[in-house]
Amino acid sequence: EQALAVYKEKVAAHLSKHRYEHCLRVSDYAVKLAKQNGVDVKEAALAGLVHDYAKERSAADFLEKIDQAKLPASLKKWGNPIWHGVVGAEFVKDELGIKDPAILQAIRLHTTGGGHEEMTTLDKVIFMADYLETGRDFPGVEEARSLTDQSLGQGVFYQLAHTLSYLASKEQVIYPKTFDAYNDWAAYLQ
Ligand code: DGI
Ligand code: FE
Ligand code: FE
Ligand code: FE
Repeated sequence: EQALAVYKEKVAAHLSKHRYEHCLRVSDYAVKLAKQNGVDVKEAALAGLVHDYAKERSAADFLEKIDQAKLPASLKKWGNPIWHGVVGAEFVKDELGIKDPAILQAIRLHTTGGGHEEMTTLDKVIFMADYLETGRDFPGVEEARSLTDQSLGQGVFYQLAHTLSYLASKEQVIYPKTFDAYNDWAAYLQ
C-alpha cells in the first residue's frame, strides 16, 4: 500500500473541504478505536480516510458504476446515503487501487452497519469513528463516546438504534439492511 499522504491528496481532490476534513477526523478517531480494540492501525487510518470518497459523486455516476461492477440492479432505487458506501467501495477499488477486501467491506458497511457475525472489528471501528469523530455534535454524542470506549459492540447497537429512530422520526425510507443489522444486534445483546 502507498503512504497515507498519497491517498490524502486523491481524497481531497474529490471532496469539498468540509467533507475532506470529516474524513481526516474519522481517520484519527478510527486510529484511537483501533488501538483500543486490537485492530491494525494503518488499515483503520486508511479505511477512515477513504470511507466517504464517493460521497459527492452524481447519481448518474453511481448508476453507471452499479452496472459496470455488476451490483444488483435493485440498488438503483436507493440514493446517495446508501450508494456512497455500497457502491462507493467500487470507486475506491477502481480509482484509488485499494484492493484490501477488509477495507472495502468496512466502506460498504459504514452507513448501514451489518449483523453481529458479519461485522469485523475493523468494520465496527469505522462505523463508530464516522459517528463519533471529534467534529460530531448531536445530543448524546458524549454518552455514545464513553459507551463505545467501554464496549465497541454496545456502541454499534447504540448508533443503530438512534439512527433508526432518527430516520423514522423524519419519516424517511429505511434500507432493509439497516433494520436487519439492528435486529441482529438486539437479539445478540439482549
Ligand atoms: O456520510 P456521513 O454523513 O459521514 O455518514 P453516513 O454514511 O453514516 O450517513 C449518515 C446518514 O445516512 C444519516 O443521515 C443517516 C443516513 N442513513 C443511515 N441508514 C439509512 C440512512 N438513510 C436512509 N435513507 N436509509 C437508511 O437505511
Ligand atoms: Fe458516509
Ligand atoms: Fe455512519
Ligand atoms: Fe462519513
